[in-house]
Amino acid sequence: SHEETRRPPTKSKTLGRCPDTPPTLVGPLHVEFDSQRTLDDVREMISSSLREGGRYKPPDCVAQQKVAIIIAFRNRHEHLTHWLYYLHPILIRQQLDYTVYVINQDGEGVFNRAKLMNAGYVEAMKQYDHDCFVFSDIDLVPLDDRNLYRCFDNPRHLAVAMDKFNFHLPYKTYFGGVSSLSKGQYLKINGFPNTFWGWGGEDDDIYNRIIFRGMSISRPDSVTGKYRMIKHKRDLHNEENPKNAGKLRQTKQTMNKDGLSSLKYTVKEIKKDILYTFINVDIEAPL
Ligand code: BGN
Repeated sequence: SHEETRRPPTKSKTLGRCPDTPPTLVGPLHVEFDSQRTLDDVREMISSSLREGGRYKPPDCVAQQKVAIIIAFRNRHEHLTHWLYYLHPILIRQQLDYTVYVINQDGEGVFNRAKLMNAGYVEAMKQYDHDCFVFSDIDLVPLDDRNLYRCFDNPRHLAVAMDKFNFHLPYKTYFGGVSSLSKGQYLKINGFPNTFWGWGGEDDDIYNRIIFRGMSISRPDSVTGKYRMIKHKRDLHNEENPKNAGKLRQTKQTMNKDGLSSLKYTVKEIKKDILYTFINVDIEAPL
């Protein structure tokens, strides 16, 4: 009888904070891009854990951050299937309160990864009170679930050991592929540049912004930070832009006027799939 009074008879309704290190991580992962995999397979496998819009909240603890995963997208449906197949289970094991946003560039104009990420930030904030943003390429899958998709004391570069760069950084200041910034860190750099059309340099500009605002780069070690890239041909309308190299020398002068403060786009459609929120945006791309 003494034993029975010590603990309430029913489970308490107030949940504790999720631990800093999630207990259910497994470490290294086996990743293989099977071309037979379909989006319906992925839906069948994980939709019962998710809420509409590609949203998840751990059932047994309160997540420390509200994470928006932002993906810049156009015409890569096969990659999206693989990304969702691998990432949802990882993010669930990481006990994150997260939502996946696929930001599609409408039309066939020149692609602009960083401007799409900016639009993703603004649209995600309209949906939920996010305080952390993970910006990811659609073709990158982590090879270790200890690589946490959350925010840190400094902006974080997650994709530090990609297979295509022989599991090394291609250069010390590389900030491409997958990165995370808290809302405060993102606002401090005025978001990302809107003016890097085509391939190359926008990630280097973001790196410059972070350094010019007195922050440094946080990174996982090169074992935890391994990634596999889905092999693909060069996209149409995303040619390497030689103008971008010159723009990089101007970051300090341009960052306050080119970014969140100058962002202009229109939302053409918002579709909530069970696996992701799809937002089609017109970013006024040159043809
Ligand atoms: C760099 C690109 C990055 C890209 C990496 C890895 C530029 C700027 C002009 C020099 N930078 O060369 O954007 O992520 O390669 O592919 O093109």
